Formats: sequence, structure tokens, C-alpha cells
Amino acid sequence: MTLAPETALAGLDDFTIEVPSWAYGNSGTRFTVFSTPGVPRTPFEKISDAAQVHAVTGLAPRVSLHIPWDKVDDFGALATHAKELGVRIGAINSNLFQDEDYKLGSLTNVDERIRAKAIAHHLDCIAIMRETGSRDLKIWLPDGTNYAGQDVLRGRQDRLADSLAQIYAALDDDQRLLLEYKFFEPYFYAMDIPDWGTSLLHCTALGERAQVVLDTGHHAPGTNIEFIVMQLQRVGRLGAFDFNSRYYADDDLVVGSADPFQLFRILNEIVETGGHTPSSAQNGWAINFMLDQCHNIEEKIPGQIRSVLNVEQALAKALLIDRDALAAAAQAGDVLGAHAVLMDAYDTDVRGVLADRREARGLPRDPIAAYAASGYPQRIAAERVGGTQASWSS
Ligand code: PSV
Ligand code: MN
Repeated sequence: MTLAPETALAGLDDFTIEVPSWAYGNSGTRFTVFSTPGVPRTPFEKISDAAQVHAVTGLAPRVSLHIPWDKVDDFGALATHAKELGVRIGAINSNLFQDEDYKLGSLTNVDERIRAKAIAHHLDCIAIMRETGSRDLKIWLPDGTNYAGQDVLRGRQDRLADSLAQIYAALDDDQRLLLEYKFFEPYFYAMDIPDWGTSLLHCTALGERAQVVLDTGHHAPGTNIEFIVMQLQRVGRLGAFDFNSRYYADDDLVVGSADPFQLFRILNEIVETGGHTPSSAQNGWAINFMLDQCHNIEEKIPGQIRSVLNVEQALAKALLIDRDALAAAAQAGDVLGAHAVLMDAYDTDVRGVLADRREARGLPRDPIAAYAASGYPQRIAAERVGGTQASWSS
């Protein structure tokens, strides 16, 4: 028993996904970075590739940038380039994990000079937001310690709170701060923002325009991620997702590839409170459904298309859930009946109705086949010779 797709899937109408610029560059394992013909050499070329994903899916109109990887002389020109290709700049990600100075911490460092440098980097990012029209400043804090006693944990939190307050104060009223957490890596004893609770405490102290980013690869195995989604939504602080898939750690694989059922359960919690529709946003801020993944051995643009379609598919299934039947079963204490209502939606094959929907909107029924037939992959492989291919560190 599910809802009728014709009406239920209208819930997809306003739904969008943001793709990461770094997905189009070369990436790899801890051992090497592999190269692929046609990989972009500049942020302009990354945006061109991202625009292909939107062109065939109609779902991915924004591209997140990572600074300094995506630094250009003229960000206005980059934003115009994006606009001409039918997309726009999304979140600006700061980078605190590739500078010698940050070995013992950035926003938490005991050295005031280094803290000031890390704060100044965010002021640069905010300036880029103004030039590109971006409204989201995304911070993932790589700071942490490797050994008990290495530093005073509480002191690090106090310095972090102070640094974040300075960054938050520099934002415009229509910009928000998105704060990501991760329980391990690059440090292994104690990360300074290891979990959603720590991120939420800092966000609450900062103000309404500070919200939590949930990266699906940043939890201990077995963590009930949809519970966290529900809890953050309850208090209006779920600002964004970094979607990816993992088997072991922060694997950054194609979204929904490792555990499509988990993706469905997450999106079920989103649909429960209307979080997929921008108009239902709490505090006027919609959840930004971003991808954060790197393609190591697979083709990059089709990999992103696949991820975007997997999210669409999981959301479509979540929209099919008969919530009245679910509530009635729960009310009646019908444990298996309630579970069956959920599983009916998950077990529905929505590929056909989604292809019909696409066709009705002038989009290809099969986006991956359409991209393969577009001539774009051959063109970039032939044209992009010389220069330095973008990779995870540049
Ligand atoms: C850290 O693992 C992270 O999830 C952050 O979002 C970074 O900015 C991103 O990965 C870089 O790929
Ligand atoms: Mn992330």
C-alpha cells in the first residue's frame, strides 16, 4: 500500500541537489591519485562539467566551491560562466587541512597568529560569497589531537567558540554558517567537532544562521543517522547534507551505492517534516542537499549523475509512503503492519515513473545514456590537453 505516484511525486518539483566542484577533478586512494582524460584544469572547466549533470537530470542547479582549490582572479566571471550554463555557485567551503601552519590546529590553535590566519581565510571566503552570490559558508574543522594530554580539550573548545564567533559576525544577514562534524580523521584521539551535539552547541551559541552539516560518511559504523536527522530538524538546525556512501570509514563513494535503504530512511525523516521543499524551511533557510564525494576509479560526470539519480529515487520512494496508514498502524500498536507500510514504498520500482516525469519536463528518460551520447566526453578528452588536471589537492 503506497500513495499514488501521480500526486505524491509532486514533492519532487522543488527539490534540488548541489554538486561539489572537487568531484570532477582527479582523486584516488591514500596511495595515489589516478588521472582520467578530459579532467578539468580550471574551476571554469569544473563548472562546465557540473552543468552537464544539471542538463540531463534537471536536479542539480548549484555547484559548491572549495577554497583555495577553486580560487580564480575574477569570481564574478566564474559566477557569470555558471549562469550562462544554467547553474549557479552554491556553498563556499573553507579549507583548513592543507597548510603547514595548521599541524596542531587552525581555529583551535594555541598560537594566536595561526588562529587569526584561519579566521582571515574565512573572511576571504565570505568575500567570495559576496562576489558569487553564495549564501552558505561551509566549515569542516579538521582540528584534533592524537594523544591524551596533547592539549587541554576544553581550552580548544573555548578557542574554537571564539574563532567561530568572529567568523559568524562577519557574515551578512542573508548568509549562513554551516558547521560540519566528523568523528575521526585526520586526528584519532579527539576531533574538536566530532559529533552533531558539539556542532549543535556551537551553532546554538552563534545564532540562528548557524546550522549543522551532516556528512553521511562521518559517523561510527552502526550509527542511526536518520535519528540525528530527525533530532536536528526538530530544533531547526539541520542546515545541509554532504551525501556520499561508505562501507568502512569516510569512503566518499557514489551516494546510495553502499546502502540505498539507509538513504531511503534518511529521506523518510526529511519528508516527514517537509524538509525536501524549500518553502517549508524553518527560519527561512532550506536544507541544502549537497553531495561530497570523490570519484577515484570511475568516470566523474556519470558518477555524479548516478548519485543525483540515486537521491531522486530514494526521495521518490519516501514520498510514496502512506503516512496516514503508517500513523494508524503505529497508533494500533501494529509493529509489523507499520513496518510493511514503509517497506511497500521502499520496494516500489520508481524508475519508470521517474523517467516519465523527466520526459514530461523535456529531460532525457535515461540521463546517463543521454550524457554518453552527447559527444561531451569525447570533446573534453580531445580538447583538454596540456595544463595541470585538477585533483583533490588543487
Ligand atoms: C572532510 O572529510 C570533508 O567531508 C569535508 O566536507 C571537506 O571539505 C571535504 O570532505 C573535502 O572532500
Ligand atoms: Mn563533507
